[in-house]
Amino acid sequence: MSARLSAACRLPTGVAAPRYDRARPSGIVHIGVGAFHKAHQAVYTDDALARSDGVSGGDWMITGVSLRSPDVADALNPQDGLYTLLVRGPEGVSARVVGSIARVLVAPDNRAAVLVALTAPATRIVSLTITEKGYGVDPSTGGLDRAHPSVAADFADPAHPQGAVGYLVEALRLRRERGLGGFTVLCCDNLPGNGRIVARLVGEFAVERHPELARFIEAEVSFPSTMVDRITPASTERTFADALALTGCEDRAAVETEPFSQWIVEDRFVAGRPDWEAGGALFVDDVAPYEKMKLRLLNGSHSLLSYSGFLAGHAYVRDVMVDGDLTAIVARHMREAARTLAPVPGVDLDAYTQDLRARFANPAIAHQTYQIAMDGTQKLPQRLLEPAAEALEKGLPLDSYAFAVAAWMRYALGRKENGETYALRDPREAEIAERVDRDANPAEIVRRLLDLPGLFPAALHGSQPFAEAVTHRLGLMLSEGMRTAIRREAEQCRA
Ligand code: CS2
Repeated sequence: MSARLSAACRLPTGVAAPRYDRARPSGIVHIGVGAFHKAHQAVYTDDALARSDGVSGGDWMITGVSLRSPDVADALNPQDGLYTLLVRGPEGVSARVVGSIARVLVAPDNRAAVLVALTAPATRIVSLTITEKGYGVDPSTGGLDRAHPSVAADFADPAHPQGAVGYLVEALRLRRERGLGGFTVLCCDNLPGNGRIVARLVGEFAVERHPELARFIEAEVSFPSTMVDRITPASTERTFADALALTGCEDRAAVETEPFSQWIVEDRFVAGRPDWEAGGALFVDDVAPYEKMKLRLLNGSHSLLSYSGFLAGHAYVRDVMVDGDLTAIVARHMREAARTLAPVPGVDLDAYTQDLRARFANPAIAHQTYQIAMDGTQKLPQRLLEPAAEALEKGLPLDSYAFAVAAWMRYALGRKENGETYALRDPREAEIAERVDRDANPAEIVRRLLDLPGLFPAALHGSQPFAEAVTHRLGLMLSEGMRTAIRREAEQCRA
């Protein structure tokens, strides 16, 4: 039997591993240690630690926190926090062992330890990847959704937090009480103005606890926005098998990702930051243009192709990208979405979209359309609906957005064309199920989903041409099937 990956493992030459001193304190607490964090921020931090080894100010190991599942902690902790990063490109796969994560705490079993980490004097950054739905944003107001399960629980018992916002506020309350300074809150989820969103949620919660606490947070805490990008499918048994083959060590925490990686961050850190430039991060004053570009071009196309591709029988994004009809639709979507963007400093949008198509087509990455299709109500607004509303205002064509929204609505019915059902995996799935009767006519389905509170921007919600364009496409998807609807749409794109 092969040895489990750990600091004691002898790795073959060719597999890079941390050479820096890993016994230094954690300067970062990261909430949400999923595959994406392990393929992105933790790798930039690994590079920064390697560069600043022995240099003062280099105390930036990461203490991970899982708010729910013990799985990541169970896999990583027995490996001294080490894991293999597989980078899969069209030319092959490479392996590297990442060492920036010191350990992972599981919050439900260990709330006190999580609060100890968050209130440690050494903790200067608290970063987050908890997915769009983890924050508890009320889509109608942009403020806290008091009906969100963890927000409601944390309002009821703020000293025993369960959700990310509750933890941040309780930790900051304790820090203030103990005469410690604040920290930088770094949101790394795919939300537009992600720093501002979290600042608002934390501020709303804090002011209710104590106005003085809210003032402390305003003075002592910063919330830089970030644009994060690296396509990272969920790990599978194949990931673990390849990690074992390449390193000789069994690794139940291995992750796989693509060669491309991008991180653009607003440089507003109240208590310092790692030298993330070592991994190629770009620090800017305003991240908004980059965020919009990425959300609308990459994520918008991803959502469009996942709903339509999944229903057309494509399990992976790479399969969609060899389907000539869908690639024509994706190309048009990128062209149309690019028209809603202001110029992005230093970026040639044609080259960017060309690279995106190549990344999607990467034959070595098995990124499930079903994975991307989850949480539609949390993803649609920033990816497809806001650009659609802007396109409407500017008099630009709405066809591509109408196709994407119709595909989402078709997907939201939860039934494949062969009658097989699947789970929607969306926090609003009960509401959706209540509203849509699978046998209702397309116009009725469209109206009832357009009416979901807070989802569609007012202009789009009130646009008759948009509703008609969606209804026409949903009608075709239901009567003729997704394949035919895709073919017809592609003909239009080519015309
Ligand atoms: C994807 C993203 O699952 C999804 O919704 O669109 O996770 C995407 O792969 C990343 O944002 C790429 O950086």
